[in-house]
Amino acid sequence: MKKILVIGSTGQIGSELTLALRKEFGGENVIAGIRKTAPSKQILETGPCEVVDATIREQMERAVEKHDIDTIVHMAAILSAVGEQNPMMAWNVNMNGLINVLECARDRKMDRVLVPSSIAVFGPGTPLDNTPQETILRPTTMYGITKVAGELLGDYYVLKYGLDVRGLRYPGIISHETLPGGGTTDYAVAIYYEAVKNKKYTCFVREDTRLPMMYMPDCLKATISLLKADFNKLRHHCDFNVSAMSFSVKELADSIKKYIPEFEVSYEPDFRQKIADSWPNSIDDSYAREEWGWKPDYDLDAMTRDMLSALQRKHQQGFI
Ligand code: AKB
Repeated sequence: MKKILVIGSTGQIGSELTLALRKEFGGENVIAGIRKTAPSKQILETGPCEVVDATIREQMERAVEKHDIDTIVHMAAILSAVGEQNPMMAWNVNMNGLINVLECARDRKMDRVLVPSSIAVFGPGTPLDNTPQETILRPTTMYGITKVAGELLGDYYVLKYGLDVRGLRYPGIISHETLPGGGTTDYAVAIYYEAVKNKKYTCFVREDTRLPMMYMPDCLKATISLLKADFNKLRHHCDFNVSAMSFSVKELADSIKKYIPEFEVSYEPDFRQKIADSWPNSIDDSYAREEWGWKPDYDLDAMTRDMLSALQRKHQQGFI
């Protein structure tokens, strides 16, 4: 892993992951792959940037050639809610983007590829609590379908070509730097922003909706630990369950109310309720713990304290 290309460097996870990887591997060794959204000043100033649309293979090849890339971290995807509004776009970006990454990595005999998956691989028939890694994978969203196919494809490239492909199933990710773009779990980020800005929030899923979630520092820790893990110790490759916490919207609101007592939440469930209802309440991540030492640091209250103090600072400075 000498030169890493992060595709999707302006997204919620990609933007922070690019900076974290630059800290770990050196700014000049981590190339930010961007598409339409302008990257942050920090991304522009700390290392190289290239325009890479994952669906355009030649564009990816040019960036890979120019920087002598040996590792791709593929963070670009259309998430669940936007995917349900435009299923063909989700298929195109998620599947054609991924096959381009895998073929490019195979052609060039790359060292490593990391492709995240999601709890969206699960569906209404999956056990809801402490959901095992190996279980029924019959999602009912296009995003989930592309993620199941992505895990299978990644494992196929490991088996058939000996390419080192790894992936983990992200739960909902909560952060205060870059907003998430079109997922079902976005309410768990929006609720903090609205609590700080307006002291009230209208949630698009019911108050008893319980989903697995993770705070960004743990997400970065999980992603980088898996990226660095010893290949010989991995028995699984592209489908690691990772878990940190699970809570209902009511429990999330109550945790915020400890710090902002006047905060009020109302509920107007929309089409995203059905997606949330098809995903597990909580996740069993024993394989990640056994095979690459995964262990989260943040629980709900630790995350709430951190989120609120970061967002209150931004609000006072007029950034949000
Ligand atoms: C989404 O809600 O679509 C994503 C995810 C769980 O993968 N945040």
